[in-house]
Amino acid sequence: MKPKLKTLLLMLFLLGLALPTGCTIEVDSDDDDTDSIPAGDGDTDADTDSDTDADTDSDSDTDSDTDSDTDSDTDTDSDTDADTDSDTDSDTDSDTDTDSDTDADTDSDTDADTDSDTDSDTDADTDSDTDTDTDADTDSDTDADTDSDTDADTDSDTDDNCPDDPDKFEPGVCGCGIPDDDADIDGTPDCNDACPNNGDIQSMGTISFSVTFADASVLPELHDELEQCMIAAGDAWAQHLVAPSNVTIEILVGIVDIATANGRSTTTEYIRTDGGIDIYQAGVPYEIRTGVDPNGSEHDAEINFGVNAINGNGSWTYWFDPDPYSRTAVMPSGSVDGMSTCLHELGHALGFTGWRDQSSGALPSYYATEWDLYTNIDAGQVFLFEGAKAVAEYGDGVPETFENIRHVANQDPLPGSDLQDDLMRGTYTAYDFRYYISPLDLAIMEDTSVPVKGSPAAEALCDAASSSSAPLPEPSFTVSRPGPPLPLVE
Ligand SMILES: [Ca+2]
Ligand SMILES: [Ca+2]
Ligand SMILES: [Ca+2]
Ligand SMILES: [Ca+2]
Repeated sequence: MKPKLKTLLLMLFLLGLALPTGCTIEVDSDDDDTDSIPAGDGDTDADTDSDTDADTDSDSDTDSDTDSDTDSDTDTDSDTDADTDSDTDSDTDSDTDTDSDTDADTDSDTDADTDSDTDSDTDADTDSDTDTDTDADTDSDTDADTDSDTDADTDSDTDDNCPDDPDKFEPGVCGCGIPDDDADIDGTPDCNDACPNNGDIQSMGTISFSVTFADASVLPELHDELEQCMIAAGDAWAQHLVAPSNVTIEILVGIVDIATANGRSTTTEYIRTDGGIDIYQAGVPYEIRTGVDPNGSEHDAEINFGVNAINGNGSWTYWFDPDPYSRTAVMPSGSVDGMSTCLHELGHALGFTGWRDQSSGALPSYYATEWDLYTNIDAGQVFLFEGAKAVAEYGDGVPETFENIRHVANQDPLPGSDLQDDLMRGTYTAYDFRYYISPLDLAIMEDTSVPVKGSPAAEALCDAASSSSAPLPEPSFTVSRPGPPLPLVE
């Protein structure tokens, strides 16, 4: 053996003493694997590969899954309706929370790492869903619940059978929108009690309406609709009026060449002299108030419709409600509600009428209606109706329509723009809109000596009818003194 070989053998021998045999060099220093590999893991891992195991396996598996699930479910139901009911709105928010935390841990760690990754997603879903909806009612309660969980909100408010009446859930006796109050506690709700402040009497004269057409040959195919409309309109007004005995208001309906429609009472009847001016009442309210038909079997009112406004040849056309009592049918888009017009024109026959000049406000001579009498012509550009009941109802003099003064309302900037939805407005008629008799309309009627149910004049009729077994006393205005004809008012 040569010396160099000897030396080499010696070095190998010494090296063999310094290290135990069978040992591997585990340099996996980066082991930041937070997985809980147990201590003393007997990892036999006969991993003979050179695996310096620079296993950068970050596998931090921090799986943050905070799952904050901010399901706020604010339920922005905007209706402000001051509904006092208890709002059962049970909102059975089941919150199934399908949190699909698949934990796509793509970590390629091929190591025989027994990483258990338990991922204890506690998902502290605090979804409180308080749903403070204080209800509702005019609302369709679409419950704009925007939360993305599968919130099975069954809140449909279907338990409210008067969805447009904040004070009622059921129609009751009087129907939605009308309270079932019984002021005189006689068992008949005010809505059905002709004398709501007199417990001894519940019914007075019946106010009926009949229709005759001025010319049977003009658009006869529309006569049924028009007649139904006029009679329903009369019945709607009559609900608010009291007559001492049964009366029938005969209406003559014309279909003529005018743009829209107009109406008036056929006669005027003297009722008193006020400040040297003879005051006349229109024949229709006179008959209702007195029970006396001033012209016998002759018609009491005239209502005219524009031929092109009802036959569809004009730029627009009336739509006649298939049920003008319920008035719930869907209106075709772009239509003008015929029932609103029937009500409006009868309003002119009842009290919204007079002789004052539309511009100057001057009376023609020595006579006036009560509408004229209470019209203040010193209000500048716009005249005001200043009957006491109307002022109390409106809070001020009621603006009459500029140069169309047998009406209320004006457009901005004139006063009365808040009255443009009133049945008796003199401003334009809105499409697709139903107008209804308003408390202001009835207050004006009362000021013009129309016996509005519950008013002192109407209750006086009730008291006279119930006070004794004597026959109903003669009305105070039995002498009919015909006055000048009223203008037709659109
Ligand atoms: Ca009653
Ligand atoms: Ca009564
Ligand atoms: Ca009559
Ligand atoms: Ca008559």
